[in-house]
Amino acid sequence: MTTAPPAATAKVAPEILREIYAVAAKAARYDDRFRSLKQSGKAGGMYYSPRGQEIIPASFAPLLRSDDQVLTIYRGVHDQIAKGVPLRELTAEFLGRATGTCKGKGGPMHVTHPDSGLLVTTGVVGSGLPIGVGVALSAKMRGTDQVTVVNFGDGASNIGAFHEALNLASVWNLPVVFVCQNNRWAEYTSYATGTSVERIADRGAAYSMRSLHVDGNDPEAMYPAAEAAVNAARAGEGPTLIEATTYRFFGHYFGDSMKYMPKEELKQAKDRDPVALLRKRLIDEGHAVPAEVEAIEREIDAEIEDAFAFALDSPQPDLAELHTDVYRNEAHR
Ligand SMILES: Cc1ncc(C[n+]2csc(CCOP(=O)(O)OP(=O)(O)O)c2C)c(N)n1
Repeated sequence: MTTAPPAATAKVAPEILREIYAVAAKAARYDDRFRSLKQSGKAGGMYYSPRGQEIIPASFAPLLRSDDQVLTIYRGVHDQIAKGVPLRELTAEFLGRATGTCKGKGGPMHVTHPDSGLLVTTGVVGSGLPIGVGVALSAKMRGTDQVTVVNFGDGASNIGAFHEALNLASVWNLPVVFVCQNNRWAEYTSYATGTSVERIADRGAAYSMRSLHVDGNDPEAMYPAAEAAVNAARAGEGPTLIEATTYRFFGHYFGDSMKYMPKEELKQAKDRDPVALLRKRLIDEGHAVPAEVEAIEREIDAEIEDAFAFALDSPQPDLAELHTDVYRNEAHR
């Protein structure tokens, strides 16, 4: 069933809004820094910017414990940062350094950091959903109250794995939250070109799943939706599908010409940058004075600079390590 978003009876508490801002600003500023490094030509490899989508995972941040599990996709640095993956190891991984979360062998497509509960990052569209179902099944079978959050794009909702995963999660009443970050684009394909429904949330009804559509750029809508879904999963009340509407500020990958994205639509989205809007709201509504916000931003920038210095100073993996942690050890056979 598609349910209405939680009624906005109570406003989100100021301390939660400040926390959401701190996480969203960190993700946005990190992404800005990474793109400028790419621009300088000093970073190889692919990079997929999630700029514009930060409020979605930032709204989950106050609700999740480190033993809760998050899965994301190649466009996932905001999700990884929101789950608390340390910036030094994350940056080193993105730059393919031996000090990275996966010793430089994963890159942005395959980040994992079990200590933070960032379980896996996938490059095959839709593949995270069934994995998330397995993780949630494991939590249920072990009798824990851990919650699994699976992030994916609108394009992924057209993949068979999405439908299989929602079906089983519903049948088994699993503690999982499916978060569709609907940024209106799947690579170079616009939403309407590739998706049969106006609302992806409507697809949840086919699996008798609590489903809702929210403005993912508005923490006053996003946080209550995330809270209701996480609480339901933790209380054994099963899965939720959240379709969070947002917009991708940049092309599919860094270097994409973006010719296919209507300029006016892009401008409108950037003019309503959700991170800037939340900053303004905090100040205008008296939840923080400018000096407090600036102090948060200075702290974030210092952490980011430290992470980039660490990563750029780190060595490449040794060639002799090429197969280590890639294939199962002979001893395990
Ligand atoms: C199974 C599969 N098909 C096609 C691709 C190529 N591909 C990579 S990203 C992408 C678009 C996915 O769009 P969406 O799920 O909306 O995520 P977004 O990139 O917008 O965050 C496609 C088709 C792939 N990686 N995996």
